[in-house]
Amino acid sequence: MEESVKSTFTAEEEQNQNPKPTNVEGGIEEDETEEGEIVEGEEVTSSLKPSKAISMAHPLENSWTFWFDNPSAKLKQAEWGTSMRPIYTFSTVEEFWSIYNNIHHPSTLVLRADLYCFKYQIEPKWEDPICANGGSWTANFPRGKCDTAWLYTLLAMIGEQFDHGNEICGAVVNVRNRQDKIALWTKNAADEAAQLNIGQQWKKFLDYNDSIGFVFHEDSRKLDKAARNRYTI
Ligand code: MGP
Repeated sequence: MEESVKSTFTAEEEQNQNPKPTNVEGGIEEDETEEGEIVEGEEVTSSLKPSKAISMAHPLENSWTFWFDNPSAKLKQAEWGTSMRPIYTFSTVEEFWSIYNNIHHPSTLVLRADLYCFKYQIEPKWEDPICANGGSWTANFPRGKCDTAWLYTLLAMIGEQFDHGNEICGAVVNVRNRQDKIALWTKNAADEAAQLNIGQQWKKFLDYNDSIGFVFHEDSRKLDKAARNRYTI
């Protein structure tokens, strides 16, 4: 993996599920009341809104939401996507690790599960207005063998390691019988140079040597599984 991705977080941050708040004074400034500061007695924010408790933590450039689609609910759904649920939004390095360390990794997820991590307020659907003109790169893995690639994909996204970071919508891991798949979703499929750059960087971050293909969501909406790769690297 690229050094730049690794260096996004320290080992200490990685393991730190309950970081002690610190600032230059070594304590919490309770008289700060500006937006983003903790106010004593303030109601805890919903897990689906970016937390305000970021002043002593390490804020990320963007807030991100984990979504989950439960296979048993998926079987009963009338329309695709109706059983998909946002499970947690995070805005800091510390929040990321406390969620990541407490949820299933792909190898322990049930068959047919889908786990997503998308920028806050982007829905992981072809129909989302920000995704609609986008597409996705897909990398395939033997069943149960993509935990590291999933983590490195998350770190590259939330650590803003891509030159075209604004292009990134999010990523999804699909746990399937024949293989696991990770797809990286982007915004402007027609911008070939940006998509190729993202795909090449992603392969480097994952140390992935097989080829990956990029499908336009527009093609998927029209052709579903018959949609073909527009770019391959
Ligand atoms: P999938 O969930 O990406 O899984 O797509 P996979 O492994 O390709 O196929 P599976 O049948 O083995 O699960 C499954 C199907 O879900 C697609 O063929 C679409 O019909 C539907 N689908 C997937 N996505 C990501 C979308 C979406 O964003 N919008 C809509 N409307 N349907 C989707």
